[in-house]
Amino acid sequence: MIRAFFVFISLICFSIVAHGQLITNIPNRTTTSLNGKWHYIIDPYETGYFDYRYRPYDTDENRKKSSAAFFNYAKAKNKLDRVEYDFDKSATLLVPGDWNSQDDKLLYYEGTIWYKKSFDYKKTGTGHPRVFVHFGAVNYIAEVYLNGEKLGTHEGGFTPFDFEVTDILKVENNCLVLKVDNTRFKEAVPTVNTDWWNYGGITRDVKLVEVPEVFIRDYFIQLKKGSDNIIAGFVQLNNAEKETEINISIPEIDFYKKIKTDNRGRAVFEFEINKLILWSPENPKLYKVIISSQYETLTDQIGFRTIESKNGKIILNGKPIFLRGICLHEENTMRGGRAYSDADALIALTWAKELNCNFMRLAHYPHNEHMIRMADKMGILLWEEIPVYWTVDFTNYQTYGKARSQLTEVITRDKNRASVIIWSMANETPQSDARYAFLKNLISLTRQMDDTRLVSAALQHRSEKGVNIIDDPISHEVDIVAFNQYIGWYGGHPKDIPNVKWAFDQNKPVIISEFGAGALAGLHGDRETRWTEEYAEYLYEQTILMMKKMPELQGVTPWILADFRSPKRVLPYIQDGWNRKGLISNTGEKKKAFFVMQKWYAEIEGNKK
Ligand code: GCB
Repeated sequence: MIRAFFVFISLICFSIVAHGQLITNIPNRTTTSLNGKWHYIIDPYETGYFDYRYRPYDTDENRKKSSAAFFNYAKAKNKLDRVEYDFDKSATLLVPGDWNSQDDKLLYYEGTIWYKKSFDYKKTGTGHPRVFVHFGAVNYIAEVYLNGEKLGTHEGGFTPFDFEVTDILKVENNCLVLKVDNTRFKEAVPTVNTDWWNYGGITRDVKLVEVPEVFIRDYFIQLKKGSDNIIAGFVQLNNAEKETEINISIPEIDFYKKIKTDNRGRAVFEFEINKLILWSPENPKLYKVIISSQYETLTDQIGFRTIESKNGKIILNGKPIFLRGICLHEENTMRGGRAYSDADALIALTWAKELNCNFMRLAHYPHNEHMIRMADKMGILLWEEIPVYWTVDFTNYQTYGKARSQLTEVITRDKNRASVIIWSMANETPQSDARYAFLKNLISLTRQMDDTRLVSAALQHRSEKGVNIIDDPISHEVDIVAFNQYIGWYGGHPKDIPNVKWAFDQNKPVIISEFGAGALAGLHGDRETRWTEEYAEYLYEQTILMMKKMPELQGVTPWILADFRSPKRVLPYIQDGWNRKGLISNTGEKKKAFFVMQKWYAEIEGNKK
């Protein structure tokens, strides 16, 4: 049975790779922003989608028929007309942005909200005839309509998608309507049970993107695995036009090459390249790379570096590196809402730099592209992750499909970013045969799409005769063995932490992907009192003593940079809806544990020099 499931999902793997249609490098294309105020209607009973017999309006046959369907954006034309909704008289929400943090009555809302944006559209003058609407992310299911036509559906709250609108766009008075539903359900990725806020809405940028008839949809330009002087990859057109000449150039180092597309519209290449200054946290060198065809010229800012897992070490540009990391949710803690901008990314990355980090774990789902590109510029290495979290429904092949799509979308979006060194498949998932098959397939998909980066997953340990063992079968499949542990918080006493023993059944680099303690900023007491800054400070000191005795350890990402909202955290006066394990509070104060970690990271950095 399990074997059949495995074979089945392997087949799906191949089809998705062949059909991934995302347009990449949106920040450097010709775009018009649709960000700003959007009208919204809260629709918990889905009145705009189903009639009173609960038949959906949204079928090919019914779509145009009813003015009661919200996507038809009907207006009462005379006194007798009965239209029971009006977008234009409804309130507005800012896009990008979650709905929960913009209106008190939406803080806990889970369900459907309709969004509407009206706009005129003037082409920008590039002469590019085709237009796509691109969404950075919408949580969780988006049904998208333009001028009453259905563009499509997207599922998955943290990855981008686009639809072509060339033939539907008008010069004046376009009406873009989205039904956004963030209802949690068992088969979804993530599933019903998480320790973070289920922020709903159009949480990332919305743009119209202009492209030529034949356009460069995607490309992969990185150093070849195992080499620091060969760049390899592909350029992919949107269609199967063959013999199209593509130029790749890096003017700064006089690199100019021509390649030609094959009958899939793809040009695969491998070129020797010299004189490259390698990207690193100390010197995050980005080159201007130009990719062009007879139809268009695209630029990107790309860094080149190597990353390997060898003899139990993580090797960056040929030298072992210790990953001085920190975990992060995609939240602006001080706003108490989803992060979505360069400014938000800058806050988190600046704090990480202050902590003396060279690495961040972007938990527990793909973060926005501003963050990844800002990390590229600032020199912070990244771990990216998909929300295969806790009790995801591993026996369900549709759930597998959802995980696979999100993984495909994030790799497609970020595979040219030097900062990204690790793709992580899952977090604290319970062992079973089905889960093994599920994760193993995700790992092979990852390696098939991008063999230049390392693969990991945040695993768990078991205890036997006083030793903590990590021998999860998935540790055989990954490049880095990562595990979360909370000794001294969820069981155990901080005093015993330095003597905890660890055993691994693999000779691979190890990362502690989480440890931590809850503390309310400003709450002081002795180090044995829960929720005080002193307790957390003590737990951090003790954990550092333990980590110093772990030769396998090549990196750590404490949980977590800043307090974050979680509906699971209900303790009055302490949590009040916040997970308090942040080193920084939601008012931006640094807690005592911050300085413990900062000092240790400074020591590690100092020893290296
Ligand atoms: C974990 C989870 C993380 C939680 C954290 C906690 O192990 O991976 O999502 O928020 O523990 O605070 O309990």
